[in-house]
Amino acid sequence: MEYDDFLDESYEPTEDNLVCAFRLVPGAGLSAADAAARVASESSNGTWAALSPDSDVRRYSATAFDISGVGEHEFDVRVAYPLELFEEGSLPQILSCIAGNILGMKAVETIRLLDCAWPEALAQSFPGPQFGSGVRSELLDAADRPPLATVPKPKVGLSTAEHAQVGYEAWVGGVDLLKDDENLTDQSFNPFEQRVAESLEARDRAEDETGERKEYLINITAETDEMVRRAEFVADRGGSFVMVDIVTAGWSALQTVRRRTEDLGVAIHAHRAMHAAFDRLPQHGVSMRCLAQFARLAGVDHIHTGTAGLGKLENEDTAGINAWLRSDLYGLNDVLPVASGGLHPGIVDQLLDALGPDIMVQAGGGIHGHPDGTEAGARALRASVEAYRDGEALQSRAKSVPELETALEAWGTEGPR
Ligand code: CAP
Ligand code: MG
Repeated sequence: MEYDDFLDESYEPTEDNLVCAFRLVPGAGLSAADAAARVASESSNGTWAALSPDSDVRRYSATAFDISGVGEHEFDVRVAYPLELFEEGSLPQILSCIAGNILGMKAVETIRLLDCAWPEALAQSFPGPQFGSGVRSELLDAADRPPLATVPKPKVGLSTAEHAQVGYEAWVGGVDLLKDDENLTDQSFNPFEQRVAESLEARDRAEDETGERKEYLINITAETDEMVRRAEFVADRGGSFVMVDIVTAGWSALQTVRRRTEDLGVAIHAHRAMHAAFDRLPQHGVSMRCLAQFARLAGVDHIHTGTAGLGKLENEDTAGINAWLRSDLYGLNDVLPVASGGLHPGIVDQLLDALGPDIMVQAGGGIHGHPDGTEAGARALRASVEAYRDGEALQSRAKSVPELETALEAWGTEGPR
């Protein structure tokens, strides 16, 4: 077994191969074929020294194929992995293969995992989302428009009472979902259990007043057993959603939470804080497209995928990732994409033009920074998505919705820098 045994440029993948697309720059003195062979070897069952194992372990070996130049030094390479290499249903084991040591090899100057084509058997070994975009009608009253979410701002530091009050005002103003920020968990100024109890009480009042179902994306991110305990606490108190910082908590922890939320009938909102450590540099790492694929297999119902470049954060191919999250994957549920980060009513029409209405729209500063406060900010955002649904221009709807007019005066129709 040598590196070249892992290369067959005319290889035809079989239907049960996991096929990964990589973009790489070969290391010094190596050709693209040399580098590709090393990627396939080191990510399956080879190593730097020639091996002569007695048993037939070649059946677990990956094959690099389809090498093509995409620039002066960059090459696209596909690698086909046999199903038997993997532990079905285990994301960490699969990632330790396809996104493991190879990202640190000298044989490549840079390497990025761009995309994966999942075989049925492997995809079906995962639960997928429990609800997906079905949350819009099964758990909310937002089937005919984007569901709206808001994170109280400032991100952390509000007391529990202040947090619940902001939630109440946003819900009454027309938002469907209150959402914890990614770094709000169980701090002394706003303890988890108290926050859940008081916010869900405020939720119930807002539901009575509006006649609409209101929900709360409660951040349960913590040590794994504690996350499971917190999910049970939320379900016991009548909550239907939990939020997990999936990248910082990790794929194993997410799989554990997903197993428990199935019994609890609770949906999972995936925040992707730290994703940029993997996907920000275009020539290296793991693409957000792949992170979103792992999250769908693991079973999240919503995931942040960006604002198509309109908001305050850098994004990678939001529309393409969203299309994959809605695509058929052997019957697994879809995932509802979440647009968030620097959004306000003045750019909602551009956002929905770019991404379509089958997304969740989250605005924190774009609601709580409204000159007239949270409830007015919520009314303005709600009016902006309803105007789009009804085919009416923002400026025209603003004539009948003063809160929207104020928002347009305050923020205009461009995204923040
Ligand atoms: C947005 C947000 C979200 C980001 C996450 C924030 O607040 O709460 O965490 O959108 O990024 O903390 O910045 P604003 P992404 O609405 O006030 O901007 O959605 O790209 O994963
Ligand atoms: Mg946040």
